[in-house]
Amino acid sequence: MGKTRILIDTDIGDDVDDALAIALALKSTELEVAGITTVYRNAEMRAQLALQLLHVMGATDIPVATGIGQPIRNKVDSTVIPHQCRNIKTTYPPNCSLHAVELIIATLREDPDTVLVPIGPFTNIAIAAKLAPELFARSRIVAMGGAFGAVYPEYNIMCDPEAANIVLSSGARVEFVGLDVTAQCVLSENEVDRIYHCSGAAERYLCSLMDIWLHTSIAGKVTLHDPLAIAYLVDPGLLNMRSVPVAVEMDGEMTRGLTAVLRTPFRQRQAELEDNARIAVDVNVPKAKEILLSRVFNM
Ligand SMILES: [Ca+2]
Repeated sequence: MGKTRILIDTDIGDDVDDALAIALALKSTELEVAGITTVYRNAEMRAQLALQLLHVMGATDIPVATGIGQPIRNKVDSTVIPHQCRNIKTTYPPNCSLHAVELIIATLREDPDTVLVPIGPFTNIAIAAKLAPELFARSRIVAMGGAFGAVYPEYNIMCDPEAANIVLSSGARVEFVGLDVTAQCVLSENEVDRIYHCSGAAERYLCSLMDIWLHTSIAGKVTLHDPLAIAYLVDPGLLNMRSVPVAVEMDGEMTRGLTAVLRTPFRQRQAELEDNARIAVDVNVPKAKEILLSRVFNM
């Protein structure tokens, strides 16, 4: 079977899981990473971090394009330096002259079968969908995002609900690997300890990023949110998926960004609600961890 060509759209720099997801993609022979685009707040610094990661992993031939910092309606401070960028000592010259949105469109144009993998807020993907609707009408998107069956909004959707709504309406085949499923994939203290004892240069580098995350986040643990979207592309049997009608709550004071599965007991209404996405409903946790630990850390 041929490789699956993917483009990763990332908010690398806060949670360490983006770096782990990119590393997993680079270490997976089933995948070909056609490009990396950065999004949300300080997208320039995030691109620097992505370039540093590619440098460490010997993959600087993969284009990295800086994207949009400001969500469509939410207002954020784009000058904030993401925590994980604090150890960037070198300035990495850009290896791509395109804007992220241009790279997304160019990549789809080159090969419409390229799978878009947003693992941050959907701003870049949404603007690309607006500019090139004909490409999105036949494209596939595998996103880390949403929390299904939850009464709270998930971060990636909450940061830019309008963008998520545009992507859902784009006609693309959208698959969500949601927080309710990814949150089950937490590395144990023993697994983190074993990672800290890895000796390779790339492993040590990822370890330094993990260390920053563990010392700056209130979570205090490493959860494989974003890597799970990549692992699913490597091994589709890892997740149980279900087709459902999904809507993004746009206006709720407490629930803006909530991803609602619109199942209703009112039959008349139900007829209007077409399945517009597939969502993960279950994950093989040991297998998900094994994929990441064996490929990225040789464990
Ligand atoms: Ca992310």
